[in-house]
Amino acid sequence: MKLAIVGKRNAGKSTLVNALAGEERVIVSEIPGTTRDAVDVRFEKDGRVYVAIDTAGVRKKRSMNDVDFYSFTRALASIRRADVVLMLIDATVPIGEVDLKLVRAIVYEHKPVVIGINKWDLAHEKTDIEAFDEYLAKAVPNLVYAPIVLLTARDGKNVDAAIDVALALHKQAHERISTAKLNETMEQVVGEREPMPKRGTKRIRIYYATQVATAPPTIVFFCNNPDLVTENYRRFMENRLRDLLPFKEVPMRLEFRASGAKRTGEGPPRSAASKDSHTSR
Ligand SMILES: Nc1nc2c(ncn2[C@@H]2O[C@H](COP(=O)(O)OP(=O)(O)O)[C@@H](O)[C@H]2O)c(=O)[nH]1
Ligand SMILES: [Mg+2]
Repeated sequence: MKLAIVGKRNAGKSTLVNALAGEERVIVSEIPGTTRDAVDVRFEKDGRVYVAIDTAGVRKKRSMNDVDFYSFTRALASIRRADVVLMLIDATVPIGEVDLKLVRAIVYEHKPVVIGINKWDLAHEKTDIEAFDEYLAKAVPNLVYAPIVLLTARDGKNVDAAIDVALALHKQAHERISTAKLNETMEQVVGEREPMPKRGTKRIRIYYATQVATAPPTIVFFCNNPDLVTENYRRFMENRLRDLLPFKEVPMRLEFRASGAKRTGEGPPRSAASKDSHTSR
């Protein structure tokens, strides 16, 4: 499992990587932004080999110079090639623009993410898990499904737990759900709430769903009118599928494609699989 460790400057990324590797592998400094490049560190745990990608810290845009911009580009590249992202949040400072920028990149790439709340040794006296959870839900509402681990990287506290959670997400992202189960679940969700057509347009009917890929779990819905499926409904469907299927804590990719009629046989309809079929997200 490749794990990208991202977060703003001074969040404790290099400290965490050192805790994982069990030795001083990367530079930890009181001076923010000491780690300039993404560094791959291999480590072993319970007989498995992992790669942690320690990314350079990212500074606020207002003060971004060329090097900072380069660092951010590196962080994005690290997110892209990772299986799972560990987003480190410094509990001693407010969540800011850099955190949000990283979150947007993680969401865009559909990467499973563990939120590590670091420096909990300093924060736990001023706040508690419930309060911080509430704060997070408001500050980063698009990561509600992501599990949270309270960390003290400096003492290696909960670092193993974070790896276990990351591994569980890696597994979830590779789950495959049978077409029968998926369609049964899809019908249930549509039963709870139907996609609403715009006034004067034909009713939206979803005929058939199938999982076409893993990591991220990618589900294609064949329907009569993909253009009319709203972003709101797409999100509703994603959240419900996440609840009902073994994708509890990972992002999914949903695609709505055009198809002429309801199928009874196995496999996607031929017409919808053709090149000019419509994709709408
Ligand atoms: N109190 C406390 N300090 C920490 C913790 N983790 C890291 N630090 C300190 O935070 C500073 C920045 O750490 P570093 O790993 O270089 O951050 P990076 O910029 O994200 O790589 C250093 O002084 C660390 O000793 C922690 O869990 N608790
Ligand atoms: Mg560093």
